[in-house]
Amino acid sequence: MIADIVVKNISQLITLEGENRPRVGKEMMEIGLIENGILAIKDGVIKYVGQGELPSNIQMDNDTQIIDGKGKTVTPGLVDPHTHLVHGGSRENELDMKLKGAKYLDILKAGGGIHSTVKSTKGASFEELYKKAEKSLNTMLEFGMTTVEAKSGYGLDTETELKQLRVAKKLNENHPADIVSTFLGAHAIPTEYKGNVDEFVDIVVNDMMPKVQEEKLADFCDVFCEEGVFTVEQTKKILNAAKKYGMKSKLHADEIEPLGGAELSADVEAISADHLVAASEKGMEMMAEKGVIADLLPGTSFNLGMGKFANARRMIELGVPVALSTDYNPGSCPTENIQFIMTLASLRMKMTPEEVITAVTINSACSIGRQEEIGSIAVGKKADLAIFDSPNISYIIYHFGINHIDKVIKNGQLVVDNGKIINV
Ligand code: IZC
Ligand code: ZN
Repeated sequence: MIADIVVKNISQLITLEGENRPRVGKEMMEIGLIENGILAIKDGVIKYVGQGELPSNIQMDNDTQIIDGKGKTVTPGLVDPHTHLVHGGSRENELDMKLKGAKYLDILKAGGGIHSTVKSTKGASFEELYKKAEKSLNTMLEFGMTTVEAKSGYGLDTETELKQLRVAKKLNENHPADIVSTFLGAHAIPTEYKGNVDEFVDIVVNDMMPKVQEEKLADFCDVFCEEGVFTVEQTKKILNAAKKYGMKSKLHADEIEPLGGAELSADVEAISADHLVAASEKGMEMMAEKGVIADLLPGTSFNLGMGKFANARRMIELGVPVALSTDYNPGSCPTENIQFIMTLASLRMKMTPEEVITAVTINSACSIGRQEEIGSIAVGKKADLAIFDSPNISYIIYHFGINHIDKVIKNGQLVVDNGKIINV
């Protein structure tokens, strides 16, 4: 076999070899590190992973692209399992309010926050939403992310929810990065349904969901379960209905107030519960028992000035699989920089570099049900790679705020070189 691409002399090749399932506890430290690593790609698929030289059955010819990995760290393409990628407008106007002490939920209650983005998203055309999301997705790819989850939730009406999801679908078709879509029709309570939330829940379940399913627009369903937004009961009703439409459950759980979102995620056997800053001990135990992935978003704690981060150490101790996300959105976390999130996870949640890498690769792939294809560097898996201009993983986390990516390979194609997108 003649390889299309060979990456050789890799200082640190981080394979995440092992079973295609969420890693828990001490397993999160086992990242499958190979020094002086080498790998070969053919037809978009990984064909060989090892140390030193290629075996004799894999050859190179003049068309083989050879990449020198000296001084570089190579990881699986990073996976972001929680973003609000598609939206209109921005919310820098909230910065001044925040500096004066306004809280996220107060701004939302006063008709700002998510409502402000809903207005901008309703007012934006398909093309405008597409262009804006494409720009962010380009940035994400340049930061090493090859698969990104994208939620709706800025429509709060059927038409705009479908518009957002169709934008995500088209981006998935056209962009080198892969997008996995989540329906988040229950992201906030529209002003006109303030006193009548159950009626809105009915619309989400009986009008929006069948249409989302008809066009196969989402793999997952998510709800913002939070004080003043959707209750545990309403969330349960929506997620149970989603199951009937073939959508697996995710939820914004215990982000700000301890409502019992972690417990609910175990109860409905969600694939992930996200945020969990205020999760209870019991909730975390229940998640461990049911194998619900804790998708942590420390950028939000940082940006909202919460003074508190999710208790990642306790979750790892209890055997809850931990993943990490940007939570890229125009309100609580306006950044596409997963590498900064990795630094926050380490410095503020005390996750080791190994745990952080596990959380942004195999565990995040599991969090969107894609672990058979991505999340580790193994023979037969998609050739999605992040090549960092860093001698080891600690360096990526330690030297923070910048982009360490040199190259990104997606489906066996070089799509980022010298940290910049090519061929797009
Ligand atoms: O636009 O504020 N938390 N949803 C739940 C968000 C943050 C996004 C936003
Ligand atoms: Zn979110």
